[in-house]
Amino acid sequence: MKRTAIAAGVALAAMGLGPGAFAAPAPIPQQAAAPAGTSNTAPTTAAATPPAAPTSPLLAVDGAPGAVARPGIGQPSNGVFGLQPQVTRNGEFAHWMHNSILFPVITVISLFVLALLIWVVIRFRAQANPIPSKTSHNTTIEIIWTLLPVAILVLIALPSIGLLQAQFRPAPAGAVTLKAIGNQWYWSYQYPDHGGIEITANMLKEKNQVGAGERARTDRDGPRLLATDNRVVLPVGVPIRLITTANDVIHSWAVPAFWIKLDAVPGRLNETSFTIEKPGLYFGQCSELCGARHAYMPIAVEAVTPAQFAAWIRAKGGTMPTPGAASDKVIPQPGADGSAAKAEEGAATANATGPVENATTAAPATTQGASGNPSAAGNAGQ
Ligand SMILES: [Cu+2]
Repeated sequence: MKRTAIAAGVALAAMGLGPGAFAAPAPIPQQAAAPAGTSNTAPTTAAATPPAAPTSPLLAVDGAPGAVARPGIGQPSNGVFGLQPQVTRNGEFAHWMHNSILFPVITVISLFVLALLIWVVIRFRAQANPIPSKTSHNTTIEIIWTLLPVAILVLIALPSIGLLQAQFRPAPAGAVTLKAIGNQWYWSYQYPDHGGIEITANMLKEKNQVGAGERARTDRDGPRLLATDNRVVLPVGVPIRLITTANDVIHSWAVPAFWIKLDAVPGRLNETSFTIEKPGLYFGQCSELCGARHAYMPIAVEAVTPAQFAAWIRAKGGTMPTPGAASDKVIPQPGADGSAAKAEEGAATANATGPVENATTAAPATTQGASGNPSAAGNAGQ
């Protein structure tokens, strides 16, 4: 009788899990949106966009269109339980899988096991059972408690493997390539398909931490420890090919709202792709312990319309690629000596786009790189 009760409980739990947890035909990950080709040749938009934010404090520094950070979007919020709202297909699918499969399964199994334990402790305590049962095994229930977990794991594995595969699907032709390079302790970025423009992003310090004439963080820039002086600007609705590497130690480029966390390893290029679905400002952080200021190399991505992206690229001295052309350029592999690869790239971009490029890229690399250095006394207390 007791055995039957346990068996029935196991079976009931299985039925409870079944339909609710696994049957939902969720949004399928992947299938990036159609590559945007229309905006790539829009000289008029280049002229139209700059007036949008001439007074913006952001424009003065990095020329980004100047999206304002919004609470709850692309950043953590106080007292909130769960994942950030996702703005990529993979992220939406993963969010659904977490909320509809993993969390219910974990909850039901935990409560079921807890209930069994309580029942066993009370029902079979020594006081109530002066003569213990000599039952050693029960074939039926042993088959159930072996097969049921296997079935649960297989049902979890199916969508999980699909998501894993989607996360590493190569970007389609026409993708925008963003190369993120980890440094101790800041990020630098290159756009190899857009004239090789390069930006460097350092964390913005608080008002009481900056020296005279240095820019401090404002609420427009984003939350403390997440705002950067230069933002990565990416187009919405266009597949992005993200390539990560590093100049010194292993870093990790992670933006929770994109469902992206990709290690940046010296001497190696890691690649993934994603498509941002909503314009906005999204924050992330280095997610690999990389040294003393690991916590102070944030990531800020401003997702804008393709037209604004084209205008930003031109404002930076870059060029838009030919519409429809595949962005499959061979990117130099940074070796143990990162500077050699960098020099090579510099020469390549100079040939391709002329000397104007170098003027825009050289300045931030030197000045901002130095400000991110731990030797700056003002940073020591952070
Ligand atoms: Cu790092």
